Amino acid sequence: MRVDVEPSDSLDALRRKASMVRPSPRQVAWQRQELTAFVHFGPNTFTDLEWGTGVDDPAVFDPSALDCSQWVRTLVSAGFKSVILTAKHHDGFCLWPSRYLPHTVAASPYRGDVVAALASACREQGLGLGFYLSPADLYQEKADGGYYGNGSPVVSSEIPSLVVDESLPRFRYDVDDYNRFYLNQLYELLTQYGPIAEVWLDGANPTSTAQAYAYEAWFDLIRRLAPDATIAVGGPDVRWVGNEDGFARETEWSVVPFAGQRMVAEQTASDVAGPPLLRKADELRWYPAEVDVSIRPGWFYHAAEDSAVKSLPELLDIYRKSVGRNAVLLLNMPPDRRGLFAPPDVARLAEFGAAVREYYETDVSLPATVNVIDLREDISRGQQVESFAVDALLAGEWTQVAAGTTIGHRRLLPLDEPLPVSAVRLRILSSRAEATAALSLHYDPTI
Ligand code: FUL
Repeated sequence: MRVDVEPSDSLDALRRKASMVRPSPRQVAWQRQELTAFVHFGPNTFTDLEWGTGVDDPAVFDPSALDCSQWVRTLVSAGFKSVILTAKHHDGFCLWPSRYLPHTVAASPYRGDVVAALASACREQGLGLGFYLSPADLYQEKADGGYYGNGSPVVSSEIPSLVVDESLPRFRYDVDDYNRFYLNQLYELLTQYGPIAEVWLDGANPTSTAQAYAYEAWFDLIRRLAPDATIAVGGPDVRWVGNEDGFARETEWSVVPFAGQRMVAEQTASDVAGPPLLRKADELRWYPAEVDVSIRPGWFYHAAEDSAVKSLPELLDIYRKSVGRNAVLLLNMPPDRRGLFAPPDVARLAEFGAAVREYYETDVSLPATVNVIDLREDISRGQQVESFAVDALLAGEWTQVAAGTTIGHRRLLPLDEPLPVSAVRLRILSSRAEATAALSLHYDPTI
């Protein structure tokens, strides 16, 4: 939901308007999942690259033991609620046999359909499925007759261009060749693989070739075919947190100022929603942050990084600074050349899942030794808290042990040291509207 603001609005009026902005049901469901997995897989897995070239030989894609149910089992048992697969990365190779280009799994020795295999494992094990469909496409830029940046005219186009199932809906958009191709790819992914939870539109682009994206047409098609799916990063439902290192800001608002249909601040700015930016807005939108980070240095699997899998304390620190700072954690687990998650990643993710369950999904009851404060606002009623302090009863005396700014869906605050606490209280020091927050306590021995 969006709220309009006026140039004459005082800061108090802006805060009041910000307090009225609410998430859509799909945004609430998305945020409550807390943990989403990212899976980068494709020719890069076999060529040891992070960014492919667009002219990679499809023959390189040859997983020897692909088993998506191993991925899903690993993710579900670690507490992940959905997974986003790179159906197409910037190199343009498709992990499903798209009818709209030859550069897909169908031209590889593998010959199967990775999206279908993952969709079926997700269905069986109750994991949500999303996909990354890179807007940048080096294959379409470099191939003979490729569409990317080919300067073709915008014409009225029926989607899908190739009708396979007469019973499915058809749509019409005014688009050029590349956008027609992209809409056809979205159509395949949104109609062939069951319900889609999230569509991830990466903003990165390895080429400087000019190609305009028909975002309004893409969003319209996604809304019509998958009304419950969030459209992330390049889309209207979820914003990129602004770094790939695994942390949200100490002050992380989900109510974000927009002017002229764009965020007032850069996504990477240290402040994207504070009072100076509210003053420049013509509109306020619910636009929560997603923290994408890889369990390894790279997004794709490289054997040389087997010894560089993030440690459990590192992952728990990322958890506190993403889920615990009002964001969703999108943690990347790249399958290896067999098409399986590699042993060090599987072991680490199992440790991570067990630690989250034991330390962060279990509340300690007082009196106890604690070292993490856990606060939650009910975001279906917006985001209100601007600053707060937490006091603990220590040896009979109320002592302030933590303080912060925003809370949002969840705020996890590690203490400087474990404290023997017999009672605890939250003081909301300022808020945009009347606010309440739930408080619980944890003990994490890795801190
Ligand atoms: C970036 C891409 O360029 C990387 O390869 C990766 O997919 C990451 C999640 O997004 O923008």
